[in-house]
Amino acid sequence: MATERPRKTRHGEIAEILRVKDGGVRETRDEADKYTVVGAARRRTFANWLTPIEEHFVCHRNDIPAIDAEAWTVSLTGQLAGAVSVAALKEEFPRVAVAHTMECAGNGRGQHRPETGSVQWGFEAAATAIWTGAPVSSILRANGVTAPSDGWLTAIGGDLSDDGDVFARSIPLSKAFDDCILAYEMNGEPLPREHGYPVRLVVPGWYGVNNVKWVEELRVMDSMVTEGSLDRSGEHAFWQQVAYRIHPRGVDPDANESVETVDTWEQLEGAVDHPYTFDGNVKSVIGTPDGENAVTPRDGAVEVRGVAWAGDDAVERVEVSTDGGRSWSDAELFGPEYAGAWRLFRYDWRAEPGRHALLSRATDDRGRRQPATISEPDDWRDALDEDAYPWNEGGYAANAYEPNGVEVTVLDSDGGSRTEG
Ligand SMILES: Nc1nc2c(c(=O)[nH]1)N[C@H]1C(S)=C(S)[C@@H](COP(=O)(O)O)O[C@H]1N2
Ligand SMILES: [Mo]
Repeated sequence: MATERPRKTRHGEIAEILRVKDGGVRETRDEADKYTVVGAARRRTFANWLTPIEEHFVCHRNDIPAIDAEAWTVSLTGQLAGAVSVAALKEEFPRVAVAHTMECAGNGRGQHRPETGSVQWGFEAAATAIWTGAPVSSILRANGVTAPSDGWLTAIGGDLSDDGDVFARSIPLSKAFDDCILAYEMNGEPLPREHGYPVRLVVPGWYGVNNVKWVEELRVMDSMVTEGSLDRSGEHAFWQQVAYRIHPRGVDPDANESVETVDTWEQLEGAVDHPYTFDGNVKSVIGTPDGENAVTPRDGAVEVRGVAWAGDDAVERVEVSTDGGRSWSDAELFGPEYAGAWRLFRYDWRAEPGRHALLSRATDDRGRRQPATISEPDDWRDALDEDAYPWNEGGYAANAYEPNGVEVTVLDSDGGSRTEG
């Protein structure tokens, strides 16, 4: 099965990340208990726009490379020439900041039935940070590629794999020129090791996997990375052409040099045979009430608050249901509005004492709404007509709303769970 490869030796590293992050994240294991990563520990992370570093999930396959930042350079290859040091990145290029909602393409994988392999994420692998660094467009212009063409930029991580694969991911030059950066700071702090120190690619609004950490090479070619297209040994295209492709059970996707659209949803609707996980699908999560604590209405109301995002697209609308999906009301969008980052939403719920099932569902500005559920394995693309997300073997890019709902107990103003009549 072509998904994410399990590793056996992460436990020491994870313990260290949990120590550094001090309780804001928790371990999530894969079904075979071999692969461990960390995700947001609490639903309340999704009640805020900015995710503190301590609460930002972490996901990667190999060990974090040992790095001497002074000696680290990013080599520029293919249609580019030369190299850029970390010092040069900071001194010779404009310093910019971007907001980016990063979601692991495997977020929601744990909601697939039957189970898929690999890390069983619920909704905890999504976060928003402010990333500071140099615009990729400036680096490209200074080194031989002066305008976006139909070409592709491939970023390669300096992490070493047990399996001989190279962590290489490609994005179209149009996106690279538009808003991508090589980041050296996260939320105003030096980039933490686990998030890609000393330098990572940030691709605003695109699934986590595109945001290559520990970048050691940027390569411009006419095509995305395919087997044999890099000047190095090892397997080149596993992460681009095999893993992180959305496909039904038992399928080995064909490699492509290029695709018609990088909009993940458009690919799913039929534009590409086995879609790549590029820009994020529309999705939302309620942050409060968090379901862990009973709530007491104030003046009869409880604020339902959460976040909604839509990759390269904008969130147009968020609806909230407090009766398990029987009826829906519009929430209000508020707070920062940056391309590639989520929006906050809020809804004043006239809450009656008792137990209630809360759901949220978002619609993007192209009219695409989160589906209710994840389909049966055999439905594949037909699922989209039935308000379901296609079950897929890697468990990628799932954005169904029902599995992300929260059960809430409302108390009366005396702290009991019955109305006073
Ligand atoms: N070099 C490298 N970059 C990587 C990965 C990796 O395994 N190696 N994992 C990717 C995946 S799958 C995700 S979801 C994001 C997670 O970024 P974070 O750990 O900073 O949250 O990093 C991406 N970048
Ligand atoms: Mo991921």
